[in-house]
This record gives sequence, C-alpha cells and structure tokens, in this order.
Amino acid sequence: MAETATKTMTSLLLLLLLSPFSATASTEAYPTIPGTTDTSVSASHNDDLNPIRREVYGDGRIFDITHRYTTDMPSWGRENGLGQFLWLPASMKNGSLANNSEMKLPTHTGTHVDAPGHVYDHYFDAGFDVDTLDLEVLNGPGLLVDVPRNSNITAEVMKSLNIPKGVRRALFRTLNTDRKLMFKNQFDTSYVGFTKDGAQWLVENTDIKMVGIDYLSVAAWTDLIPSHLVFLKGREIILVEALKLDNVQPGIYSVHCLPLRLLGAEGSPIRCILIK
Ligand SMILES: *[C@@H]1O[C@H](CO)[C@@H](O)[C@H](O)[C@H]1NC(C)=O
Ligand SMILES: *[C@@H]1O[C@H](CO)[C@@H](O)[C@H](O)[C@H]1NC(C)=O
Ligand SMILES: CC(=O)N[C@H]1CO[C@H](CO)[C@@H](O)[C@@H]1O
Repeated sequence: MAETATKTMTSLLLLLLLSPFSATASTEAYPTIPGTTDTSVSASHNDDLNPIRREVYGDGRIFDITHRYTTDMPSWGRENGLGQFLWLPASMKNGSLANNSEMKLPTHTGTHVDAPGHVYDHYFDAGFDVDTLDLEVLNGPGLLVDVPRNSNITAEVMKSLNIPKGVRRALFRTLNTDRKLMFKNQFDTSYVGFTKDGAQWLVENTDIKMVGIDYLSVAAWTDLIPSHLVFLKGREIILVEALKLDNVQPGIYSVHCLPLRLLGAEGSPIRCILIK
C-alpha cells in the first residue's frame, strides 16, 4: 500500500515537473536579440514543437552574455559573416541511427577567449593554450561598466571610469553594443577597443585580470597587436571578446565563463553568463 502511494506521488511529481506550465516565459522585460525570434512565449503551449531559446534564465537572475553561433554572425576580416560552420555527415533522414553533426570554425569566432599564445609565438610554442587558462580568473565577482560612447578606451577613459582596486573582472560595454555590431554580418573595423595606452593603464593601475568587451577584439583596430601584446605579456590577464552585453544593467555580478579544453589552441569559444 505505502509503496503504491509513494509511486503515485512520484508520478504526480514527475507530471508536475514535466508540465508545460513549469516552463515560465520570463523574458518579457528583456527584449529578444534583434534578428532572432523569442520563442519562449509560444513555447508555453505544448501543441507545437517550439524549442525555447532564451537570453535570460531563472526569473531574470541569470543572463546569457554569449552570442549564439549563426551563419550570419560577423567573422574576423570577412565581408559576409561566418557562413556554414555545421555539417551533418550522418543523418537519420538517410538511414543513420542518429544525427551526428560536425563543426568547423575559427577558434576566435563569436564569444571567445584569447590565450597568451595568440600574439606571442614563444608562448604558443611553450604551450600557453586555452587549456592553461585559470578558471578562477574566469569565474567570480565582476563589474559590468559602461564606457563613454565618444571614444576608444584610452588611458584617459580608463582613468575616468574610476574602477576601484580589488575589482578583478571587468566587462566593458561600449558603442559596439549600441551599434549592434555583433548582429551585423559584415566585419567592421571601426569598432571600439583598447588603445595601447588604455591597455597599459589597466595593467599598471588596476587589479583587473579578466577583461571582457562587446566586439571581436579588445584592441582597437589601429592598435590591434600593440594592445594585445600589453595585455597578454604577463600571462595573468585573460581576454574575453564578443560578449553580448545588451539588455543588462551595469553593476556587480557573479561572472562565469568556461572555455573549451582545446589542447594547442590559442583561442576558444567560451560560454559566459552573469548571475545577479
Ligand atoms: C546522407 O546525408 C549526408 C549529409 O546530408 C550526405 O552527405 C550523404 O550524401 C547522404 N547519403 C545518402 C546515401 O543520401
Ligand atoms: C575607435 O577607433 C577606431 C579605429 O581603431 C575608429 O574607427 C573609431 O571611430 C573609434 N571610435 C570612437 C568612438 O572613437
Ligand atoms: C529525427 C531527427 O531528429 N532528424 C533530424 C536530424 O538532423 C537534421 C538536421 O539538423 C534535422 O533536419 C532532422 O529533423
């Protein structure tokens, strides 16, 4: 008897957990990303097969600040975006037991991380790849800060931001977000990034070890290599690029970023979230 009752309870609980009503559509306050469809509303009906794609989870507490990989997303130096990056060599449609995709893409595509080997060949040869990055640096309290929209990130701008000592992770939101550059498929060299003196100022005057930015490079186009060299020389600072910082309030969050363990790679896609 007792066993049957327990079984019934368990089934009820399972039913409740699986019920469509437990999948809440809480993204109303956070408009969907341009060019994509917010399916979270229609997904509350279970009569259609609509996968839920979200930017925000946990009743507005968890923000996905990773860009979705799409064929249309901008890709470094390319006119027409990333293009095809997924193939389906084995498909159920033509007789396989399962679908098994393969992917091919530059490791510095979309939201990604740079390892020291990116701009220092002797670091590359020594093996300072993405697998050697310190997860402690990539996970912990961090500051999302708005950068004045009329300038690249120079020493003067860095100074004006007054980021307190002790802040170890900083995500810089710039004009790139306003211009929605990560949603335009043509690569745009006029993005905002760090000038060499801005990078130098950060290294010398702050405790920041994780630097995040909202386009494909932390370094302004005109200071591309010099800024990277300044940041990556000490092998302490980790650069996270092309973060999706739309529709998130500035302030302190718990930052969580996890790169792939690609042995020998100086870059890797990375999944980043902010938790309030
Ligand atoms: C099976 O599907 C794959 C991927 O679409 C394709 O390359 C292959 O030619 C197909 N094979 C057959 C027998 O249709
Ligand atoms: C930032 O620098 C780039 C060149 O690297 C330039 O095209 C762009 O206009 C600058 N942006 C601002 C807001 O000054
Ligand atoms: C049965 C099944 O899930 N088939 C899918 C295999 O993958 C292709 C391509 O992504 C889908 O179109 C099929 O529906």
